[in-house]
Amino acid sequence: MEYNYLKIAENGTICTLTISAPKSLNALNSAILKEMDDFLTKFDCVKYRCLIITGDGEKSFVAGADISEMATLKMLEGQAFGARGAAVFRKIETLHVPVIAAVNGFALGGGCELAMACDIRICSDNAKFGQPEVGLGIIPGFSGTVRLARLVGMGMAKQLIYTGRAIRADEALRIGLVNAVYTQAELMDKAMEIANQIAANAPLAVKAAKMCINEEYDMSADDAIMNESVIFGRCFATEDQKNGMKAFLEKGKCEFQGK
Ligand code: CO8
Repeated sequence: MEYNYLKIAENGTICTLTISAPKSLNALNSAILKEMDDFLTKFDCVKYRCLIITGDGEKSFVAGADISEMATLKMLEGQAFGARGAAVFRKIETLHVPVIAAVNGFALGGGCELAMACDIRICSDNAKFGQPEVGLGIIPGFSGTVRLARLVGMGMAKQLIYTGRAIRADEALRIGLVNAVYTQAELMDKAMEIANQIAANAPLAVKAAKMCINEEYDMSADDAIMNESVIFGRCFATEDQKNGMKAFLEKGKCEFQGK
């Protein structure tokens, strides 16, 4: 599939996906969602050890779902549009490699929801986050009501969603919506630095850790602890575990093969 709205860059085992619809501040329309779905479905989680997602330009990460496309939707069409976006974001959340959102400006509505589907969020100091949907007569429809409360707590999520108020990078950092704030000039280098730290570790172990954290969130403590024990055990069936521990004991460094 040819991509009109996605720019893909490869840097060793790190892949960077840039969403590019500059005229609408990278707002997500159906065509972009379709391209993202295709990209994620074909994404090579063996070749790449980390994915970075950002927005084109210096003003916006993603300014939401495309309001011009949503304006005339009827009930079932709205439901289908929401479900399509939510499915794409779930693919990000469950991708077998970590995904870093490098939020370089507006992350509003669907943009904030996209960032929240990623494993790690960092942003530039001009970033603005918010869920302004109720001001448009809708609710967050790309899983914002699900993920915001999980990330920042129910009280803060409710206030942000009911008021639609946008918050700046420093407040997003304070409430735990992002992990760190950098200047625009530093942002992508920092994202790459984190990605490289991840990529240097055993890929199967990183994947297993991601799956554990995701799956165990909704389990009872007993089930979650059991699940972790099983996945922990499986790590001992990998060459990476053998080589990683051998390298440590020999005071060397392991080049993990993902086997
Ligand atoms: N959709 C469509 N076009 C947009 C969007 C958007 N979300 N955001 C910006 N644009 C367009 C503007 O219309 C404008 O186009 P034009 O030049 O043709 O007039 C262009 O981008 C530049 O925008 P502005 O001139 O407004 O730039 P400013 O710097 O003045 O303002 C803002 C930037 C603050 C980001 C402003 O554009 C804005 O408020 N945008 C809308 C933000 C928003 O409300 N986002 C949430 C949308 S709803 C949503 O995401 C729901 C997700 C779940 C969907 C579920 C489906 C059922």
